[in-house]
Amino acid sequence: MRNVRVGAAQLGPIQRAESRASVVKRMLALLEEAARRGCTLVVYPELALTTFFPRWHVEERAEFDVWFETAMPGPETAALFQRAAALGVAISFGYAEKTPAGEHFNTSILTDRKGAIIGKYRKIHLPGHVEFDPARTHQHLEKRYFLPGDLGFPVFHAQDGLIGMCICNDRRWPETYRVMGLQGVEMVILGFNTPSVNSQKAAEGLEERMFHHRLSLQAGAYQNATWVVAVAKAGVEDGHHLMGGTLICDPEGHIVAELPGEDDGLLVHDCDLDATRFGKETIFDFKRHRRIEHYGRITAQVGVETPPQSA
Ligand code: ING
Repeated sequence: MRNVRVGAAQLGPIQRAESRASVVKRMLALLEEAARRGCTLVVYPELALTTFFPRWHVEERAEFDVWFETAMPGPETAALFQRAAALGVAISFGYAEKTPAGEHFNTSILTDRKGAIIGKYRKIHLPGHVEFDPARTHQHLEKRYFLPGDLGFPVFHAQDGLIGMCICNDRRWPETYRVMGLQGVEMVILGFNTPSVNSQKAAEGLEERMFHHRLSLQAGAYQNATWVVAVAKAGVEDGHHLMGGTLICDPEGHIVAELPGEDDGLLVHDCDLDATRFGKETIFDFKRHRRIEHYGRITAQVGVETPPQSA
């Protein structure tokens, strides 16, 4: 039994005018509750320090550097790292990263229980578009403001096991989980900011989005015999609704815990990393069952290439 008591720390809405300091206070309150409830790991959402700014278009991208962190810990987040270390709790959260070379990424970090950053991930599957799209009911400009991640899908030794990270849209892509599964991942932790309506398909609302959200997480967990912890930033940000759906899937693909509502809240669950063993040693024993000689298209092609018509 290698138990990890995880605290999935959902954040309610962050308005454009809200300061980082104010958000960090909310994160600290969730951290205190998690420590009181015996958590050793607390997972916060994607872009946890600011509003979901990729919904806004600016012509001059440098204007949006205000949403990015150039240091981590930074002036406002140092208190979070210090308190987590004092409490002996590891934390993971997402933020907009601007590197010294001036690159912009949608990033998440993972610390050990002493507050040291032991893992970093940069979002690879960026949804949305680069230019303002008048045909959409709302903009989703992640491809405008972020570069695709350049760190791959690493897995880290943490919490007496193997933990990997991904971010939001990544959860919809099977490659995300499989690349980590091939490194033995036992828990995938991720944050998300998901608009509750599809900007290109008005008929697709909250129910359908929740269905795809759960489907993606459960499939990823089951097909790689791993725990999956998904944490929302939820609620209405400056009139734009983000869905909830903070939940934990076990290595058999079952949703074993789910947080109702769209406010700040903590979902706590005991995750036994040894529960991943059966799936990894039987049905998803990759070494025994995978036939990579037939999988070439997966890395040889980007898009679809249909077979030639028979003469
Ligand atoms: N948000 C959304 C997500 O993947 C999206 C974008 C929603 C894409 C629904 C496709 C369908 O949850 C982010 N931030 O990736």
